[in-house]
Amino acid sequence: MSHALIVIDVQNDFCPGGALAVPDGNAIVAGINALMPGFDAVILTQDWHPAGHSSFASSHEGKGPYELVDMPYGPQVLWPDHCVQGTTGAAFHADLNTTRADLIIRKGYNPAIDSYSAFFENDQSTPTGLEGYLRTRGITDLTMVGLATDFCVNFSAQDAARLGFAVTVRRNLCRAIDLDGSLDAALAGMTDKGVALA
Ligand code: VGL
Ligand code: ZN
Repeated sequence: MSHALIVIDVQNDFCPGGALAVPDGNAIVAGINALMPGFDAVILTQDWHPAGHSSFASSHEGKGPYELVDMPYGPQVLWPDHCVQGTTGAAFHADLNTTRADLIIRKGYNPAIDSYSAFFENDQSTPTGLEGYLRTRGITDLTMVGLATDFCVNFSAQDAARLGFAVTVRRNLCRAIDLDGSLDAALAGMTDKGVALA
């Protein structure tokens, strides 16, 4: 058994003051750092969009943030511009321990497809490569923490469970956006897929 800690999107834009701030997003950083020494591997994910990304409301005439649009791959929530490649907003929170990371994996770089999950883009079929990395390192168990519980943590955890990893989400080290009941739906969905909520 080999166990990885996956730290999802602990970036400035998801923390108070950021473009897509998750309430209390910064409150989990110290606890995440404290957890790192106990794992065989530490992996950080980074939401990493090109300017003008198709998930930005500003790219859709007449649409505003948090509205839904139909994309070729299904419904997509539109977001404020966030985590644009190379900007301060896309950088990790300054207090996050990035030194301990074995791998930093970026996602959302495809202009036409969003990527909540660390494993697959929102078409649910284009891989990021993370599965292969984990399998070739013999990692079987994953603990997930980070932002946001109901979007990127949720999609990553459900994909990982579907791929056969043993997945635990540490709820106290995650924070949610909670859009129209999305947190309750995410918790139910994760439980249904066999994700342990600790
Ligand atoms: C996220 C919305 C848009 C997340 C990323 O990290 O949960 N949410 N992009
Ligand atoms: Zn994003």
